[in-house]
Amino acid sequence: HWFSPLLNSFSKSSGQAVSLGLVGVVASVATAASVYAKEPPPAEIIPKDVVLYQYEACPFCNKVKAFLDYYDIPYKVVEVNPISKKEIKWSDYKKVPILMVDGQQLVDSSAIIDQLSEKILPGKAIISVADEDEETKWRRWVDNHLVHVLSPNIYRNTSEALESFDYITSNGNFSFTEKITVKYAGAAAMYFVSKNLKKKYNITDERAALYEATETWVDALNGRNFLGGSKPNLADLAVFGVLRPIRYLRSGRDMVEHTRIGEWYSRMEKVVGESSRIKA
Ligand SMILES: N[C@@H](CCC(=O)N[C@@H](CS)C(=O)NCC(=O)O)C(=O)O
Repeated sequence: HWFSPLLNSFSKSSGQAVSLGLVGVVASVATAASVYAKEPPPAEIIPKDVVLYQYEACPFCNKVKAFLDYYDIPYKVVEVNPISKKEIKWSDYKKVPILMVDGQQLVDSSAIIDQLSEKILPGKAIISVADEDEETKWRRWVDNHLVHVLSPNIYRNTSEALESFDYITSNGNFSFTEKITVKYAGAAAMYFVSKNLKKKYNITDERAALYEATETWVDALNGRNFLGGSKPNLADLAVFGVLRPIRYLRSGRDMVEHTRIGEWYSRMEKVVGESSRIKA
């Protein structure tokens, strides 16, 4: 899963190079650089010490990471063991993500992003009220609708539940024995949990719900490169963030194959670029 995005973008750009010739390559590199660039804030307002307590495959954590990566804010990651949660014992908040920003604890993905934006995007106040409404509306849609469609999809049947837990256990903080037991026990448990989630959120056909949500998002783009126009806004980053952990699972591959989201998703991969995570 870690290499497929890389290989994918590599094969795409080399394919483009072959068909465009040298002049085309130079031009397309130049456009890519100007169109698809991160937006790092001025160095003096970047927080000095940022630590993300997370589960690698958690959609809410990935939403925060999409923001940090796009704004090029360096951060350390503490991978929490989801069974013992010993890494967050010091906190009263029992979920992830938790973001420590220069000693201040921030919790809840959308609240974290709101507070970080206030710190590092002072220009954001200038955005017109209408634009902000659209952005806010779609960020709420991610939290209230899109995230609820994901679990029933990634645990849809035994083979998809196993694929998801293989991804979760290979990328998470588990001991050797936990890896084996969590993979099978977790997959079985989540298969049943996701059936209840389907009932709770009134989902009958989970793939249809995922495709419908995806198409709703593409319609919202209304022909624009990003919801934010020529650059992603917080709603683009939220949708991209929650979809990132499923993109190269069976459900994410189906989503790209059966809906129009692929082009926007690839643009987001390019614009968010390399992670600003500090490798330990
Ligand atoms: N509204 C919260 C939801 C966070 C959440 O539900 N996180 C899950 C992981 S995906 C969690 O920590 N659940 C508690 C647990 O694992 O015990 C947010 O947006 O950050």
